[in-house]
This record gives sequence, C-alpha cells and structure tokens, in this order.
Amino acid sequence: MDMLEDYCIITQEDLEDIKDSISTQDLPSAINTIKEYLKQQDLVELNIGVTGESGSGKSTFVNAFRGLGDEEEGSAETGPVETTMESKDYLHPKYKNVKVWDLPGIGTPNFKADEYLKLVQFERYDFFIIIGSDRFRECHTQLAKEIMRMGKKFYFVRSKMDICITAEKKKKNFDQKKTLDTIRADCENGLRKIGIEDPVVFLISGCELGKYDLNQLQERMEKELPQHKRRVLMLALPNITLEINEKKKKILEANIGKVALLSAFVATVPVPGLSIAMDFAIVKKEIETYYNTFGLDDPSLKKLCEKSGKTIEELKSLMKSPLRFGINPASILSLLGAASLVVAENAVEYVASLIPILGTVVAGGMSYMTVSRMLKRALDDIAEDARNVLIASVGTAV
Ligand SMILES: Nc1nc2c(ncn2[C@@H]2O[C@H](COP(=O)(O)OP(=O)(O)O)[C@@H](O)[C@H]2O)c(=O)[nH]1
Ligand SMILES: [Mg+2]
Repeated sequence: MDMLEDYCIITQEDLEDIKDSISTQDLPSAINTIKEYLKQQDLVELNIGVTGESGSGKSTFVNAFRGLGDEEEGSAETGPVETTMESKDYLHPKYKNVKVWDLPGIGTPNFKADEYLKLVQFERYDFFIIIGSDRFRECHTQLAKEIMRMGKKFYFVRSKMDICITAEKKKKNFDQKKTLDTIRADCENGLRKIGIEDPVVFLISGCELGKYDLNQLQERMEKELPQHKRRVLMLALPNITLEINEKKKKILEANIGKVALLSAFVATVPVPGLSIAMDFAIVKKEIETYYNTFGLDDPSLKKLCEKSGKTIEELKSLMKSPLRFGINPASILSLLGAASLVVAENAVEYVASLIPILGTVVAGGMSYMTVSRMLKRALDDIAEDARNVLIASVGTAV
C-alpha cells in the first residue's frame, strides 16, 4: 500500500507481522508480546574473538572496536610487550551483551591451532578476527583452516595501516588507493601461497579505525551474520564512517512500528489538548537509544571533543534536532507539528482495521501513526546531526 509507505515508515510486512502476533489477543497480552519481542532483541549476544601474534595490535583493535582509546577506563592494556596469555572479554560500554575477546597471542613455538582453539573455547565466538601486522605466516593459515574446520567464520585483518601509509606518503607520486590495493593484493597473495584458497584481507588501523577498509569489513561481517545478530553489530559499532551512520539509521527505523504501537497501547489517557495518547517514557527511551548509538550522548560527545580538539558548543552548534538540549515531553511534543500534519485519515483507518485492538485504545490508530511519524522525524534529525558531527570531526578525530 503506497500511501502507508509514503506517510508512515511502517511497511505492509511490518503491519502484517504485528497483526499476526497480536490481533487476536487482548490488550495486556498484546503489550506483553511487543515488550517481549523488544526485550529479546536486546538480549542477543555477540562474541567476537580477536586473535593474532603478540604485538600485532589485538588489544588496540579490541578497544577501537568498542569506541575506546587505549588509556580509557575499561580499555584493554596495549603496548610493546604482551601482558597476558589469557582470553579476556571486554564488554561494549553501551551494549553489554557485545563482548570483544582479546585472545592470547598465536605463533609461539610449538603453536598448535587445534589446541589453541580448544583453550580459548572456540564455540563461544560468532566469528574471529585474525590480525597480522606484517606478513601473514603459517600460524595464521593454520589457525584459519582450523577455525573453518570447526564451522566458524574468520576475517583476516592487516593492522597498522597508518604506519604504512605515513611511510609511503613520503614517496613521490603517492597514490593512496594504489598503495592500499598493492598491500591488499600482496597480503592476499601471501595467504594464497600458504594454503588459503580465496583470501580476503581487510586493511585497518587500530589508531584510525574509521579509515581504510573498515566499511568493507563491517559489510562483510553484517552480511555473514545471522539475521538476528546484525542489529546488535550495527548498533555497537562506533559511528565513525558515513556508511555506518546510514546503517544505524536503517536498523533503528525497523523498530519504529513496534515502539509506536507499544506507546499507543500502554497509554490510555490522551495527551492534554490532543486527540492522541502516547507513553512518553517509551518514546523517550527510544530516542535516548538513538543518541547513544550515534554517539551523540553527552559522554560520547565529550570524548569526541578530546580527540578532535573541538568544543562541545562547536559540536552542538552542528546539531539541529529540537531534542538536542534534552528529551522531555515538551521537546518530544515539538516534533508533533510536522508529524501530525502528514497522518492521512485513510491510512489511520487502514491501520485500525488491521489491528482492531487499537480501536480500544484512546484514538488508537491516530496515536500509533502520529507516534511513528514523530519517531521517524526524531531519527531522521538525529542521524543527520550525527552525520554533520562526524564530517566535522573526521580528519582530526578517531
Ligand atoms: N600506529 C599504530 N600502532 C598500533 C596499531 N595497533 C597497535 N599499535 C601499537 O602496537 C603495539 C602493540 O599493540 P597491542 O594492541 O598491544 O598488540 P597485542 O599484543 O596484539 O595486543 C602498541 O604499542 C600499539 O600502540 C595501529 O593500528 N597503528
Ligand atoms: Mg594485547
């Protein structure tokens, strides 16, 4: 139904899905169904095993992947000497069920891939990142083959690209893309020679994670993860490339229908002066998630200032969403002007006919459509703000 797609971001599929799960139930069960769905989504775990030789940049990667610097609270210790020979899990600061594991170094004398994988309890990882900071060696391929044999996935990462590029830049006729292509091809050739059939290598810098091949790596991981794990990966990634910014927006958009419905179901009293009902706490929590995942919450902005040398005022001046100075009923309602104008009456009727239970809630169809429009507007604004902040800080930050 075109009209629905135009005026409301809820897709036909989404509605049918909601209808199937709740239309025959009473209101309390419908509320529980949606709450449970959202809760389960937040419980999905992701375990990433980061492995490689000692000194290759494992701990640096573990920190950068979680959006942390090397000396921040909760970061893994890094340095010229490997400090631990044990696996250690580092929780994502915002998504605690995302664990990035700093695994012991490989390639020690008598290294055996099968014993190593047993030692680190290979079953627990959704995938491995195998980091090499120079040449890939036999220990890397041995490990890759054993990981494959165990039915798990891995990605080869060539780290410390910033060092390579700084050195190459001194040469005349420096061409970054060409240099990267040559290094990538060289790594892949090296791996082919030592027995990997169709190798793909991602060039990364733990010190400047947003540069080089992070987008390609992120795309590949996302594509190969099971559907239910993609969301948590995209939410947890630091917002350091425009591609990630866009994907975060898409992922968050997919929940708007359910959150709006929940807000309409839970609220039974109309917003004073309006013909709709909405639960502010639910809407507020969702908008807070937007700020958090885009890294526009105050603690994240402060960190970005330290890295980029910009002030909070400078960054906030790039942000236009009416919610940037606080998420409260007044700022939420300020989104309403634009939102309520575009809710077409026949679309409301259509939604109400699909989900009859909405009729029992105060102005149900209208509330649902209005709140989804508001959330969509908030998300669009916040994603755009994040994009502008990112563009302004790129080059000097992350
Ligand atoms: N320039 C640069 N240095 C890096 C990078 N990754 C790691 N290092 C440095 O290399 C050393 C070893 O890194 P670390 O993460 O501790 O390696 P690990 O032993 O594999 O955990 C440290 O001094 C890091 O600061 C990188 O991408 N670029
Ligand atoms: Mg380490």
